[in-house]
Amino acid sequence: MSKPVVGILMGSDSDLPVMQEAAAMLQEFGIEYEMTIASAHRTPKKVLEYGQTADKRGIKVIIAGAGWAAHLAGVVASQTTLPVIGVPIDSSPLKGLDALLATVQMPGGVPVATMALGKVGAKNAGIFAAQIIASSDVKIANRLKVQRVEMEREVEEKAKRLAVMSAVPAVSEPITVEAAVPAKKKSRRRRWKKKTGSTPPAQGPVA
Ligand code: RP5
Repeated sequence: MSKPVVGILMGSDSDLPVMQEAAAMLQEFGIEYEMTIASAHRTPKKVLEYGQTADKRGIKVIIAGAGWAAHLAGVVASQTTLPVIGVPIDSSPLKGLDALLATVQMPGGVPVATMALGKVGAKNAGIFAAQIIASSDVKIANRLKVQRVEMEREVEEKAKRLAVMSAVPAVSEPITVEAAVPAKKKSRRRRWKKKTGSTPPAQGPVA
């Protein structure tokens, strides 16, 4: 087993079900990672030390996920020049809006690459970390390309299944003017003239 190149931090063990999505993506790409709990508010010394020592330990990217007043990603980013990916977690009564703003709204000078809220954000954090590593690792770059092709194939298969289920052609016929607006019925006079070649007699009152 080689040394971890991605560090996954989370503010609490209650964040684990979300942050596991990032770990799952890294596993899929064959990227070594380490994972620990460190809170910007409850264990600030640990967060500072983690940020200060990460690059010396061979870490290339840090993923930090936290909920509520989520300062974790920003605080760890303040201690390192490694890229930090933030995952706001929807664990609060505000459904993560607080964590999103706290993570994304970094003042100029110390960026945090903030992902979407919750599990999707954690999944994307794993992919994004792989993309950063891929800039100097051709094997990971190729795995990312394969993943895109597989994703495309999956969507196409779903589209085909949907077409079969709903019995509607995948690409519907273009609507023509003739199909949309039925032709006007010809008047009695025009029908008579076409049939006989003469002008029809005027219709008088019925006796
Ligand atoms: C944050 O507070 C953590 O990231 C977690 O999302 C939230 C709640 O933590 P617990 O009270 O569940 O430990 O720091």
